[in-house]
Amino acid sequence: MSQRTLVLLKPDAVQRGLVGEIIGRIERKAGWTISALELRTLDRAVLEQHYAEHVGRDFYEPLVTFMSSGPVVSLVVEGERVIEGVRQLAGPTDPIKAPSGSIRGDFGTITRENLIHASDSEESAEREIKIFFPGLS
Ligand code: FUP
Repeated sequence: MSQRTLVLLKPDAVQRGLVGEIIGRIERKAGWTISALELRTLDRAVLEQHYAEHVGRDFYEPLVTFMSSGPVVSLVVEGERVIEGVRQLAGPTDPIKAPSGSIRGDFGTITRENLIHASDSEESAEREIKIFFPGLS
C-alpha cells in the first residue's frame, strides 16, 4: 500500500549535522522516494497548526521555542507503508526508551529534542503535508 508521510528533521538534527545520516536511512529503504524537501525556520503560526493537539499541555511552550530555534528540514516521503515505516525508523518519543538502531535511540537523550517528526496516520499525513507543502497535490 503506497502512502505518503510528512517528516521533519528538527533543529537539533540540523544543528548537529545529522541531516545526511537521517535522510540516508530513509533513502536506503527499498522503493521509498522523497517527493518534496525544504530547509526553513518555522514560525509560531505554522507550529500552532502542526502541534494543534498539544496546545495547552505543559510541554507545549518549550516545544514551540525549541522547534523555532533554528532551521528544520521538512520532507514528504512516498512509498510502501511509509507512515508506519518512518515511525519505526524514528523510534518512540522518549529517546532513552527508543531502541538502539532507531534514530531517536541512536542520537537522542531528551524527549523534546528527539530529532525527527513523522506523521502517525494517513489522516495526519494529509493534514500536515497541507501545512508544510500547500502547493503539493
Ligand atoms: P511523536 O508522535 O513521537 O512525535 O510524539 P508526540 O506527538 O506525542 O509529541 C510531539 C512532540 O512533543 C515530541 F516529539 C516532543 C514533544 N513532547 C515533549 O516535549 N514532552 C512530552 O512529554 C511529550 C512530547
